[in-house]
Amino acid sequence: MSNSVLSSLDALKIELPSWGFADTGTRFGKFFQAASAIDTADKFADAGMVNKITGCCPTVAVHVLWDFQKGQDPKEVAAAAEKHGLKIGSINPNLFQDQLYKTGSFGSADPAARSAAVQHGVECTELGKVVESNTITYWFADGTNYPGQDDIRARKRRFEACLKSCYEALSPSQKMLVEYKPFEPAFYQTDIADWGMSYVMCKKLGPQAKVLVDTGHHYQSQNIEQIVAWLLDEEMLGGFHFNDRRYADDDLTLGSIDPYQIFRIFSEIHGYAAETGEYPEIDYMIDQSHNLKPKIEAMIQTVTTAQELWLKAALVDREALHKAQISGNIVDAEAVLKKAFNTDVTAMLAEWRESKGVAADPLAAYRESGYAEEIEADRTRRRKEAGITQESSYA
Ligand code: PSV
Ligand code: MN
Ligand code: MN
Repeated sequence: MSNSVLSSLDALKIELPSWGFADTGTRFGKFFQAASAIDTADKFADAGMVNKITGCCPTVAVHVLWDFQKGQDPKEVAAAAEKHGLKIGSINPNLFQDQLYKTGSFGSADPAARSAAVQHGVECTELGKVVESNTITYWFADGTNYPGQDDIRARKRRFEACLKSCYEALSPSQKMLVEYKPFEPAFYQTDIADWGMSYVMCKKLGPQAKVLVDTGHHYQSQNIEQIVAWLLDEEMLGGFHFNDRRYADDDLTLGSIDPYQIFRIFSEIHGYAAETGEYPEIDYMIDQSHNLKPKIEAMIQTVTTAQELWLKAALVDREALHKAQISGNIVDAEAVLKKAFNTDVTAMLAEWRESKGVAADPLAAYRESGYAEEIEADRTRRRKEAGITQESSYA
């Protein structure tokens, strides 16, 4: 095994979502966990633990409405993260919970909704400057539910104008990522429904806007690695939201349903690096919020699965693949991928982890640490003392 295979893991820094440590559920209700985070400080403590155990998650993504209190100095939030050895990663504006956004944010026909949304986007950008975060991640719930509800082209143009105002607020070191999603909550037409729509918007904005691929945001059987390959080739891939899905935006842990797909996506990234000599500048972020697995274990599982599949994809014999491809040998070409996918990388991962001073088996190390029991007792006590019912502690 070459050193470059192992050192390719250094390029995979994974960002943890603050919201992945809190109680979550489905639209039918939530199932609560005694150890779930009560507040942002808890979320950072848990994310810090995942980083300590895995050695590869130095940043945490924040949702502005859920992690920053009104009137609070954002520097306090950054300091709370630093206490656990973390930096604030991507800033996620919230353009979907205010009553004003009933018919959308940037796409709404209501000028008051649009101007509130732009103001929020600009505020998030300013907040990013204060906490030294370079990524603003936009996801829009915008769309319509019935044919004829609104003018689709007018909505597109409203989006262009609002995104432009937010783009103009970026400092030279900041970037804007535009996430797409085919449906939910809108069920007839979603304004930024696929990678092409996101691409068109970003291209018009300028070089600091890039596409964000959430692995759960595609129709069944869509070829995600092809989307990734195209975006890489156009230098338009800005980041990922990692999760897995069986049906729609299920937000399950990565690789739980189809690890081969994640492997194929990673293989495209390694292919790009092999060709250009460097890994692309991509934000690798987790966006999962399953409600039954213990939060921290689920996060460690996703992180270690990502590393495992990344390493397997780095093992693809690119020379052999190229040879098979140009000679039209389809069977051998596929076999090159399968061989790498089927390689047991446990020992390699252990070697990399040892070199970083972390345990060879992060999940086992976490279970032995006693952290789960500690937070369960602490949070149960704090909830009791403060009279907090979990129903009232959303996100
Ligand atoms: C929307 O489904 C999404 O994927 C966006 O990234 C949000 O920021 C996130 O989930 C959490 O609601
Ligand atoms: Mn997402
Ligand atoms: Mn989603």
